[in-house]
Amino acid sequence: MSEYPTVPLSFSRRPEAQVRERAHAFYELMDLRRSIRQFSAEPIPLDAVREAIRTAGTAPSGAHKQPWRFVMVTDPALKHEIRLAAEVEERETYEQRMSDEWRAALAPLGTDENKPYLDHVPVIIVMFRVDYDLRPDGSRSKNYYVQESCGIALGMLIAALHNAGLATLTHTPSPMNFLAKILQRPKNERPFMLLPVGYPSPDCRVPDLARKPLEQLLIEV
Ligand code: IYR
Repeated sequence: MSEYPTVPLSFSRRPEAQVRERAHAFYELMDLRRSIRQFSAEPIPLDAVREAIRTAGTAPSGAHKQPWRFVMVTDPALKHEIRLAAEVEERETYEQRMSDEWRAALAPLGTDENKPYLDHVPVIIVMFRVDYDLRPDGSRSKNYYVQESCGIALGMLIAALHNAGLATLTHTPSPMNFLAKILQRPKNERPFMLLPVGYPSPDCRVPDLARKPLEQLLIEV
């Protein structure tokens, strides 16, 4: 017996038909998620965003270290600062850092270095990865599988926001260090993802993309 405390598992055991039905319903819901780049300036319920972040916080993580931090930005001045700094990096990326192959891969998405939505989108969530925690005495407590843990939590955040009826864009202006500076985060936190959150603008259009069918995703042995 472990010397550490345990509690009984709270788990909904469902009939098989319900398991199938729910699996399919969730697929249908998630298949409607799209990354968007035309956001409405309309306000969104911030409570719902907080709840989605709480959901992200239920993700599994290495040694249960929960190595993430989320900053919810609504202040117009901060959003503007983020926009300007992101556009500086993106300009450099599009003009200098990208290979021709990369530029060609992005062409169907119609992206460029201009990120006007960062100004008017109601919320920007900046997710930080926490590579180590700082103990009160200033020493470092290491986190494990930070990349994997943050990837899972981010996926859950995007799913939770979509489920709530809010649209997102996973945006990675690179390098992203400027976000830690603007948001005054400590040195153990590194930007992981910039996530504008809002309603799509009424005239929002998205690339005509196809998703890989299951046969191309799944190998059963
Ligand atoms: N970060 C840039 C470029 C970009 C890169 C990839 I890979 C994308 O899937 C989309 C964009 C930008 O946001 O424009």
